[in-house]
Amino acid sequence: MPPILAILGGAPLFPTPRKVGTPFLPPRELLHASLDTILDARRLTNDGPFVRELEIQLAERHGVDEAVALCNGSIGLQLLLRATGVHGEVIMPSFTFIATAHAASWEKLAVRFVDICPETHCLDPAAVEAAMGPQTGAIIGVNLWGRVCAVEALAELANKARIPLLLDSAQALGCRVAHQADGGQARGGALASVISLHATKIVSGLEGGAVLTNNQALAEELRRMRNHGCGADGQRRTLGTNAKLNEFAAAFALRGLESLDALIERNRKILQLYKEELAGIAGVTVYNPPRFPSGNYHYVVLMIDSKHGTLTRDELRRALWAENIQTRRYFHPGCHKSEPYASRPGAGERHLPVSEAVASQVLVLPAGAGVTLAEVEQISARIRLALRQHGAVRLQLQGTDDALS
Ligand code: T4K
Repeated sequence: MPPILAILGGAPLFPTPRKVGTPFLPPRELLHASLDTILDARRLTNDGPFVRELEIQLAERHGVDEAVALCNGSIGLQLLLRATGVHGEVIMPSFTFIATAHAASWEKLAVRFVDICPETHCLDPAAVEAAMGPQTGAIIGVNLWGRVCAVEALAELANKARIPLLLDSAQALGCRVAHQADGGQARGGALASVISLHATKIVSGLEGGAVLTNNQALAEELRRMRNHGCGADGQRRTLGTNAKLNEFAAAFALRGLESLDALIERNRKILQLYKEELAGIAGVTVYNPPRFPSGNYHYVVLMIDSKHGTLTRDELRRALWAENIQTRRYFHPGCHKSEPYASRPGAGERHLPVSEAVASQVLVLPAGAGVTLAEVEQISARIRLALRQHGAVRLQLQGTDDALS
């Protein structure tokens, strides 16, 4: 006898939630030792030794000359747009976390959402090219799901138009991305990328982020901007704010980085296991674009195509939440359909068919620090069971509200 699904009255699979985005905690003894070092030195912030070491490690890990540590990824995008003097319209995908769009809007730039490729979920270079014009001030590619977007094709478009290619790499810590050489003339790379060190990322500083670049002048400007406009000599040279990362956050991230390779390897195993366990179900695929050889595999993304007749993505999601499997439907319904963008003039006419289709199908599964391999098997079995019993599940859900976040 198969177990009874929780949505049909059985006991939930897990007594406590299994989540997307469960933070990875570095070994406590290492954290405690770092905290002691910070407390003993009484150097808590303002370009302290842990921040400097983090910048060195991040630059080395990502193969760039400069990493500028910041208090979070969103502020990283904002400062980068400001430091590069971008004007006019910024082209970006709609299928991204809302922070990508907000960063540009906060800097009073116009946002132009364009469509994505169905296989990669990242910007479609052809759609970018079609949207470009004299008003275009920059392209922001998003390295989604810990994979890398079509950086070379986007860089070619940006080079031709003499505008910067910037990358939102918030989810792609650990992925090597091509960056332009200093001076900006070399082709085939981004001017800069922004990683996030938020608690939900593969490695975190609780909060935090960094801009990665080979452009030294840009890095220096960002370092001034993050510290009230002050240069290393204490002179105020530019408009600035306080976007600094504190020493404890930097130490937390540094201790986490020591485990990054092991975490990526574990993520790869989790993805592989989900793929095996969920193979051969009509209308269900695990996102795994073949084009990218590397990634951090931090997000496991299930695509549910309800045309195949079992459950819709949202029905399956409700059945799984009842089991304490807290899946997420990132980034439903897409930025262009979310406020404040949805009600902007002209938004009604904007239709991004691939983004909308993908946003209606994505279900992000618990992965990373949130699950063991044995739990991946259990979750997969519950997904299969819910899909097999789709008739009863649908009947049960009829007339009830979807109150999930
Ligand atoms: N660009 C992109 C493409 C991004 O994905 C992000 C951030 C950014 C830019 C901006 O970078 P930051 O400014 O954040 O550095 C979460 C994160 O807050 C956000 O950082 C992340 N993307 C986004 C994809 O996910 P929410 O609204 O989903 O967060 P929340 O609180 O619902 O948590 C997500 C899951 O993680 C839940 O299942 C609970 C779990 N969780 C979360 C936290 C904070 C924990 O178990 N423990 C925790 O401490 O945005």
